Amino acid sequence: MFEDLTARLDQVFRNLRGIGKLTEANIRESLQDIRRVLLDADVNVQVAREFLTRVEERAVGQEVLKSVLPAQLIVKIVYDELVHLLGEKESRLASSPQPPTVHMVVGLQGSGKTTFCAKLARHLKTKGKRPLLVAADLQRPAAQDQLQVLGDSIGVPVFRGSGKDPVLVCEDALKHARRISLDPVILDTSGRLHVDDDLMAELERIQKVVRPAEILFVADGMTGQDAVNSARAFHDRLQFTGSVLTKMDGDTRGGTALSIVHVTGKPLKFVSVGEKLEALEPFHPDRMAGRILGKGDIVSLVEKAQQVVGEDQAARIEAKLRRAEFTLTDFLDQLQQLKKMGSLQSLLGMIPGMGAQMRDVQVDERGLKHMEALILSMTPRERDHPGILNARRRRRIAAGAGLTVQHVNRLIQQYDQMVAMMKKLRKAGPGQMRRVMGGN
Ligand SMILES: Nc1nc2c(ncn2[C@@H]2O[C@H](COP(=O)(O)OP(=O)(O)OP(=O)(O)O)[C@@H](O)[C@H]2O)c(=O)[nH]1
Ligand SMILES: [Mg+2]
Repeated sequence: MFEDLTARLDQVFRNLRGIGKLTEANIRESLQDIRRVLLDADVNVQVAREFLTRVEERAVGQEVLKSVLPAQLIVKIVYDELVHLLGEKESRLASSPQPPTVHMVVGLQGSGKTTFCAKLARHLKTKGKRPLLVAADLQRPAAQDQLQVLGDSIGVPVFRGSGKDPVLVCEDALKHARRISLDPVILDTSGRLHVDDDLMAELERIQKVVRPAEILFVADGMTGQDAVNSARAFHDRLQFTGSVLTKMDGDTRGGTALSIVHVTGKPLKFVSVGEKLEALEPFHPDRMAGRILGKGDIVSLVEKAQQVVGEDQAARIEAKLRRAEFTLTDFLDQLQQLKKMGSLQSLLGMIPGMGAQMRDVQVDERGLKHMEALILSMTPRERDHPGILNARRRRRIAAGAGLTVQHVNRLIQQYDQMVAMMKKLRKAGPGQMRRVMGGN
């Protein structure tokens, strides 16, 4: 996610740190560089301008010039303002005083509504809820079947109704949910290629009848300002309550994420990072800002790990990450868990410092199998003390995995990089680390 944006911001800050003594002039110059980076990432022009004004007000003040680490302080200011831009705090889903709570999902055609409905249902189900999915897209003949297949795969009932009027389908669905105590109700509505009157009128009628607790606008994160413009158009008609960004695993430059909250005035609630139904994350402005600045995101990683590995193991991994006592046994553990969690690249991006390093390393899934085979071919002692891996041992390990010594060397190199990075993080001290992660 946002590798390019992150790499370029990193370069700006690196240049800034390279300057012996900061002056207002070179701070302003850096802000101009940041402006260019934001615009190239397709951030809304107005949003970029206001953002930089805020940063400038704080950065050009005496506070920065007098501080011991002026360049670092500027990074901190940029971080704070990014958090602000992204909405400050996590925004949770609202619920209705009278069940069932209705979440109405809207957006342009192909933005990922149907997939998101299923992801949301799965997410809420893991929280102990009993959701009902409603196929209220009667526009496309296959749309109901698509939702049915997804619902079946996660064991969530799908209400299809009969007839041609989506408003009636939604009404019937609500009655059905009340009767058998399903809550919340998630409405998958139809999309159009462009914002058009027909669609808006249909959505307004549904809104009037079902009185949703949330209207969630789904935006394709890869479409940059187009998504932001349609968000504005949808918001003008429907006053939706929050938005969702999809396809954030793809080639997204970051412009949508950085503009949509400010432009619509409504929080981002979820980001979707893959086609698998587990690939959904509640949106945390602080963590996203951390990721954009390449500070990694141990917290998200840990949460994700918890879903798959259970709390104890996740806590253990986090402790090891923090103490930099991460052995090849842990590395193997991680590889095996990662396979259950979807896209590896997206996960690695969450590990502090990994984002930048991994851009060149290119993890392909076959490479993963190799790593796994190599670690399995080591003795437990070798896994816990990789320092003892001399040439003879490496030859034996390679042969055992049916691979070459180069493969072993590459594995060790990647492991060493990870350890070095963790040491750096540890040196920064827990206080700084927490600041970096967005806590206090
Ligand atoms: N890579 C990736 N693909 C996604 C994501 N979310 C959805 N998709 C894919 O995007 C395509 C469109 O998704 P749908 O959920 O059918 O979109 P929709 O908005 O319901 O489309 P219509 O019903 O035609 O308006 C599908 O191929 C999905 O698998 C995501 O987060 N990442
Ligand atoms: Mg759909």
